[in-house]
Parts: sequence; structure tokens; C-alpha cells
Amino acid sequence: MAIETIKVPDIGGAEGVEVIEVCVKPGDIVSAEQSLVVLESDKASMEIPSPKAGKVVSVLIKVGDKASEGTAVIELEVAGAAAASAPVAAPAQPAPAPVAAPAAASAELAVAVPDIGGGEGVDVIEICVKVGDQVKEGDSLIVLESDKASMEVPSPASGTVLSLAIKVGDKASQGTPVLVLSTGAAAPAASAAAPAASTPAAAPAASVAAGPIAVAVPDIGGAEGVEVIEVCVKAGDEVKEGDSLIVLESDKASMEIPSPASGKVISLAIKVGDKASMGTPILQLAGAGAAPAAPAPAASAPAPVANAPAPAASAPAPIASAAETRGASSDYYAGPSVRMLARQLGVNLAEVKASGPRGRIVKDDVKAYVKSVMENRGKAPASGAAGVVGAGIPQVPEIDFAQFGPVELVKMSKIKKLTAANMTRNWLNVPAVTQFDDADISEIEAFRKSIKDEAEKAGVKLTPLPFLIKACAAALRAEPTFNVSMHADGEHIVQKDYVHIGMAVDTPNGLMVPVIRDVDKKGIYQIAQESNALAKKAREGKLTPKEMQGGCFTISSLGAIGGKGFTPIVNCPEVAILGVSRAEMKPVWNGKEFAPRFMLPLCLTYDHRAINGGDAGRFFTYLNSVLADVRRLLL
Ligand code: CAO
Repeated sequence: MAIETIKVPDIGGAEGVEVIEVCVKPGDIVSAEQSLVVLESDKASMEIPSPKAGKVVSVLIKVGDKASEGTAVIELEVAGAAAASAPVAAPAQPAPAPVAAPAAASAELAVAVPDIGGGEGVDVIEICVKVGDQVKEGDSLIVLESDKASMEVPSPASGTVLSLAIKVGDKASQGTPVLVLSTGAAAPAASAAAPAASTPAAAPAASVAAGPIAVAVPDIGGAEGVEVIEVCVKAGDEVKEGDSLIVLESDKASMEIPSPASGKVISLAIKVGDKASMGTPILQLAGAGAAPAAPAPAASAPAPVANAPAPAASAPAPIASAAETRGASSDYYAGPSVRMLARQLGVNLAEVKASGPRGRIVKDDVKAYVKSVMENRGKAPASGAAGVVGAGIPQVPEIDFAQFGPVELVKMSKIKKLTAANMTRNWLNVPAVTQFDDADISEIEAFRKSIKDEAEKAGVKLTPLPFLIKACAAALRAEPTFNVSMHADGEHIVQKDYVHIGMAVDTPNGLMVPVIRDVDKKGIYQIAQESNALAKKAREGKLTPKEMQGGCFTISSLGAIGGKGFTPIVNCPEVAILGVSRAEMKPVWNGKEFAPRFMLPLCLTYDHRAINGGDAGRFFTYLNSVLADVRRLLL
């Protein structure tokens, strides 16, 4: 037996990287390659594996420590060999070039797994192509995943896939045949295209000057036209050297571009959605002094592919809002071993609550998620308890419609996809009841018409909608059972003491629900002005997430379009929604005779967990009384 000190290996020159997790304790028996600690810079996370099997004698590092190459991690009792200060093997990382060996002096190219940093028998978890596919140079062919890193193996050339030599579940090492490619030309030499987690080189991109400096995208490993997915600063912000300025994301990796110096952002030259390459201007920085060399965009370390943390969702969202995008786009932040565990357990990481630093999902989070799902099996799901509802619902079979006639596949907009997901979630979660009634709005209509011209002169387009919004606010105050949300714990009701009302707007991109705040404190003109402005912004696609959040109740008006009634779907986490159809002049019996009255068909859908039929009846009666006599709005 010998005691060896296990140290942090070469982590690509990174210095003082924070220890965010210590995975072992004294007495633990570890196997070779088992993770000892997790390091995380603000750009990448990496697991440091044990170079050999043994028993942990002592742990020399703790969470919060800063580690660099050579920092002692543990003392390990190993069998045989004399004690030595053993450097550990660097964590497996995707290495640059796939091996492309010419199959013959023909147009066929046999593609094999490139040098993957010494990784042996690494799992093939995805085959991205099939025989007959056309691939471009750099397209991913397969995805490999060890418990330390995941990596995509890109095609070294463009061509057609002739045959596959590998399948999901196979174990791959350097040289393992992947496929044969028909390149349509003499086989090219092995390409040096970098796979997923290649490390962009450091390159100063800021001009060196005492005054304002122009900051541009540094060398990002030759990548061209990479999409800007986040701009982390705005004009006027003070940034420190190393602070992230923008985040770029290709289909292979995401990287943050740090500030090369401290200073104040004068102006931005880039926006989300732009395509960036080395040299693309980012911003002007003032007061930066002599700009130091820009650090590399991503930590030059053996970093596994880790998605950037999702932007925080600030509030429960209406039908389409930024708060919904996290789950929908599977933006989560987790190391490869956590991803592997999640896959083994069939866990969708997008549904797991992160407890690690900077929103990182750790193994315990995955386990806690599985535990809660198991515990909740059979229990009635609370509102928003995603993941435990809808299970077992048979899938609608996929149908080839082309067999019946000509068809075209039209891509759904992001908002339409979000709306579809949210409608399904709300439909499955809410035991909803819809009640119908006709409100007599003859007086409101007469009043509206009498002041319509005056309103127009004041720049306000006055439709029945602002009266309805105002009347609903009064009804929410009168019947506070409607102004609640179900708490996610399934044991509480959240009673609200504010009245924010959402209105569904039909836009070319899909349904949006902007929210008018504090409706109970506003007059009809102000509500009309705000609803017109929000509807305009919605149609122009300019609503901010904040403008779509915080609603207590939604009105969906199809009055201008037509129809006699419909059953709107509750917009969770709200508990009720009012559907409005087209008002019509109708004969109404007044006790003596039929009188012509302007009747507005209303449909009130409510969540029967929060609201009883009696509550709904009272709400409707109150609402109708306010709509029947506009003076009541003053009360
Ligand atoms: N009955 C009769 N006429 C009505 C009416 C009603 N219930 N509601 C509106 N109208 C009239 C208006 O008075 C206006 O006519 P005038 O100019 O002569 O006064 C005309 O219809 C057009 O109104 P509008 O649509 O411009 O304005 P609005 O305030 O009624 O509606 C908005 C605004 C944003 C709600 C609407 O444009 C919209 O997008 N509605 C669709 C909502 C939707 O898709 N809901 C379904 C979602 S759930 O499946």
C-alpha cells in the first residue's frame, strides 16, 4: 500500500478556479476515473477524475477553494507502487481533429473517431446521420459521451453517407470506424475541424488606447457567423475585466466573450440574433485605460459542453412569455455526469430545479427530482407541478397526409409552439367549468357611442373592451375568490391584493397576452389607451416579457370577429378567463313586453379547484350588473 497525493492536472492554464463540489470523503473507495472534485470558472465547469483506484485517506480541498494546476486534491491509498506525488490524468476532453483516412484513391472516405484525449470505450449516444444523407464538412456525425464530457464528432468533408459502421450504444475509441462517405471527389486529407468543446484561442481584440476602446470578437477558433444569443451589457453599464459581454452559440458550443478591460460601455455595436466572427465589433468601452490582452472567450480548460444558465424567470407567465422559454428550450446548466445520470433515469433536466452555484444542476438535484416524482405518484397534481401530469395519455399517431393529397410543411413560430405547449399544460392541469350568460350592454353602448368622437379627438379608440376590462376589475374586487392562484405546493391559495388584467391579442405570430396593471385604479380612457398601445406592440412583436406577466385574470374578446360563444382555456396560473363574443340587438322580455336590447354573450371559464359554481354565479351576476349600469363603475 502507498499513499499518493492526487493533484489538479493541467487545466489549460486556468488559475484560481473555484471548487464547487467535492465528490469524495475520507474512507471512500474510488475507482479510476471517478470524479473527485468539480471546478467551475465563470466560463466552464470541469470534473477532476481520480487517475487510479484506491481509498481516500484525506481530502485536501474544500468547496470555495481556488484551484490551479498542481493544487493537491486528496491523499489516496493505492495498492502496489511506491508513494509518489502523482499528477492526475487530464479529464477526457474532445480533441480537435476527426481521423479521416482515405479508403482508396477514389471518392470514398472512411471516417473514424479522432483523438478523443485518450478516452477509451466511450459511449456512442447519438448517430446524427443515416445512409443516404448529405453532410457538409463540420456537420455532426455522432455524439460520444463519457462520464466526464460529451463531444460531437464532425464530418471532415462534405459528401453522402454510403454506410454506417457504428450504432448507438457502441463503445468508441480513437480509430473506431464511424462511416464511409462518398465525397464526389478525390478523398481529402484529414480535416482539422474541431469538435464540440474545442477551446477558442485567446486573442486580444481590443485596441490598446488610453481613451475609449473598441472591443471586438476575439479569435473563436475559426468559427464564422456564430449567433449572438445574449448581450449581457447595455450602454452605461460599468464592466470589469473578464465580465461577460456577449454569449455566442453555434450548434456545437456556447461561449461567453469577456471584457478585455474594465470601463464603462459607451455604445453597443451588436445585438441578439446577429452573426459574429473574429473581429466583429461588440462595443465601445470608455475609461478602460491601456487595454490588456483579451482573455479567451471560453476558459482554456478541459471543459465539457455545458449550456449557459437559463435567464431567470421573474414571474409566472401568461400564454406566451419569456418565463416559459426555459422549459421549452431545455436550457439548463449541468455537467456531463449529471446529464448521463439524468439520461439513465429518464429525467428531463429542463424540469429539474438547480441548487448548484450559478444555477448548475447537480446530481442531488436529479435524485431529489426523481424522489419527488415517485412520492407524488397517484397524488392529485398541484397547479404547475410539471412532469407528473398527462402521463399515460396515448399519442396521436403520426400520419403521412401526403397520401391523401398535396401538403406543405409550414414551420410553427416560436410563439405558436409556446402557446400550444401552454394550452396543453393548462388543459391537462385545470379542471375547468365554463358558464355562459348574456350581459345587457345597451347603456354602455349608448354611452360609448355618445363619447366616441370626443374620445377620438383625445386620441383614444373606444371599443366595448375597456368597459369590460374595468367591469372585470370591479368584479374581481367584489368577488376576491377569482383573484387568486393555486400555490404550487397544492396546499395553499395565493390571494392577490392587486388587479392586473390580461387581454388576448391575435397577432400574425400567434396569440399574445399583454397585461394592463392596476386596472381598478385607472379610468376608461387610460385603460383604452393602454390596451390600444399594448395590442399594437403585440402585433409588432415588441412586447417585453414584463408586459406579459403578472396577470390576475384574462379577457379574450372575439367580439370584433364574430361568434355566439366559446370555451376559453384558463391562462394558468390565473384561475379564470372571460370569453367575449359579438354583441347583438335582441328582443328581451322586460316583464311587460319584448324590448330591443344590445346583448353581449359572455363565457366564463374557471378553475374548479379554486372557484365553486356559487362563486362563479355571484361573479357573473355582479359583472353583468356593472355592465348593465355603467354608473356602478363609479361605486
Ligand atoms: N361586439 C360587437 N362589436 C364589437 C365587440 C363586441 N363584443 N368588440 C369589439 N367590437 C367592435 C368594436 O367596437 C369596433 O367597432 P367600432 O370601430 O365600430 O367601434 C370593432 O369591433 C373592432 O374592434 P377592435 O378589434 O379594433 O378592438 P377591440 O378593443 O374590440 O379588441 C383586441 C382589441 C386586441 C382584443 C382584438 O383586436 C383582438 O386581437 N382580439 C382577438 C383575441 C383572440 O384571438 N382571442 C381568442 C383567444 S383564445 O382562443
